[in-house]
Amino acid sequence: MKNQEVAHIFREIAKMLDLKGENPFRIRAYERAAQNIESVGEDLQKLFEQDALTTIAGIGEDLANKIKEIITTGTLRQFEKLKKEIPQGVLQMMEIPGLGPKTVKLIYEKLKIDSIDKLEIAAKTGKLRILEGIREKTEENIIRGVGFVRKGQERMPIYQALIIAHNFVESLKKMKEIEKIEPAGSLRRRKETVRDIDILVTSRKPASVMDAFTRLPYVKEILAKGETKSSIISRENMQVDLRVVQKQSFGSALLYFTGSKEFNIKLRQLAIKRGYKVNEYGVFSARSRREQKVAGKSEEEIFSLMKMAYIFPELREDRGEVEAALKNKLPKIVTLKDIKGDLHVHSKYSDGAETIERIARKASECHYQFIAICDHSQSLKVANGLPIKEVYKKIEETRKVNARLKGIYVLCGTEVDILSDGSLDYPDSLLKKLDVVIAAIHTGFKQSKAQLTKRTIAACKNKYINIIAHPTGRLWGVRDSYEIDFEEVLKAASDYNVALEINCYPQRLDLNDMHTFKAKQAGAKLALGTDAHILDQFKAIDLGVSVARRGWLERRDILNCMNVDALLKWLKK
Ligand code: DGT
Ligand code: CA
Repeated sequence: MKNQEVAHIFREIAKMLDLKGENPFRIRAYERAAQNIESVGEDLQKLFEQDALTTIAGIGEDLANKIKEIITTGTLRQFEKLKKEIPQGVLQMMEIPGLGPKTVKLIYEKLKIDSIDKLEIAAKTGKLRILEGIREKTEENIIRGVGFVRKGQERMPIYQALIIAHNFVESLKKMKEIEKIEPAGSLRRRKETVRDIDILVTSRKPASVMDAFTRLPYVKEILAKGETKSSIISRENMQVDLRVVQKQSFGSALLYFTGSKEFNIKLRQLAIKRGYKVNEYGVFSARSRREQKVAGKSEEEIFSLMKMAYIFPELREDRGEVEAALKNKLPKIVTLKDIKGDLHVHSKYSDGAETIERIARKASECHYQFIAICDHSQSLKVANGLPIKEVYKKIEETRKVNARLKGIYVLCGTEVDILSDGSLDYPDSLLKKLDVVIAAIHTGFKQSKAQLTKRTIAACKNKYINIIAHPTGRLWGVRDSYEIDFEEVLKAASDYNVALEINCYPQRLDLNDMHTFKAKQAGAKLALGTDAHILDQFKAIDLGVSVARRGWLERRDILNCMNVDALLKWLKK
């Protein structure tokens, strides 16, 4: 798949243009294109051959020509030129949370600092202070931020890891020598970041599996090739381990390599108490003198032998799930099928690619009952926020679409900006005309924790606000979460009947699993929204469902699991 390569180049270009202080609309066009390319199901190579690149939303003639150049030459002249102007290390400095392009440029030009290592030393030795605007607090931020960027290099966000794992699994599945195949590890648990991918296989011909695996086109480097285990580095620099295990041990191997390590330890202790020994080869009775294998074929068999309920991989983090499973008190965690609609998508009215009608039809195809179209508000100019007059036009158009289409209900909504002073970007007189109102912070990320918390809580207090979008502002590769007093926000959310969003957009996943877990304990409701700007991004709901499952959410915790009538009633407060 060329998609990820092209998306990567476009993202890097966006960052470099940002550093050069170029037009924000141009920068956004590259970012948008990268996101859309990553979301489309089609291979760019194929679209290129069919001369259909411009069918992708956000790709005009100009960008299509750039994609053609990348496909045919392997790179882009513009990209190579920019790379000569701006060192890689400087770009990496931009990933430091709170360090804007202007400051990075200043540091680079005035102090010739061109890597995060040099930046760290300079911050620690007070060398940055000679620059205007750099204070002790900025230094502390930089030191913390460098750690964050380094950590980011070691682990990959789940959505990227899933794409890589999918490529490997789908190619290997075609081999007739392979009987069972399953990715394990943190990927199977859907942890938000993944260090390496562990894949398990059963086969009678391990040697041919190893040959095929190490020869796949996605392989950049072979680290080790053995009889039953091989490790490679993928083109995306991700380590992938493949193990061939015995059919009779598949369940115990899957259990072991799914982890987490903490969960495994808990389970092993429990087994010992019951007179068993558990490892990746099976469950053995420790009582008889000669160890006897009593289970191992499937995970279900092992859980049942331990006299406990089956624990879904997403729960295996030693957060109380083992104890709950023993008492048969595990939550009935939500599944994709329970989701009756998406509560946050964008249309052409603001920065999305589609009309209301096309969005509604796509929602129908997903077997949804409802879809909430929440476009940006007037002051967010880079996202084409809607002037008030346009919102009234949209309300009218939504009404017509609803009259025309059966079986799907379009909620006319907005994603209204919470302005720097905590006020909202639209008057109440407009908000009350909408079916659903999501409030979001898109500016002023550098404010103090107290200010950001106050803004969020101020929005919760407005009686027309239903949902707080991406409550911590995290955006992979762009910025870390901003600081808010999450306990306070949770309290306000439950007090004022406001749901907190699990934004499913792959680079966001905000709230994350731990926040979600806490939100449930505090009695707050959660709302899933993909933040889709093109139809292909509807499928990101799956990532949000994983977050919800890891947060132990059940149907009653989630607005998207309500029937449309109940939902509309809830939204009216
Ligand atoms: P990652 O790769 O850091 O994202 O996270 P995991 O959970 O995939 O960890 P990894 O790849 O090191 O190991 C895969 C699984 O193997 C892990 O979840 C549990 C199991 N495992 C690895 N090392 C140990 C160990 O020392 N003790 C136990 N009980 N299990 C282990
Ligand atoms: Ca792993």
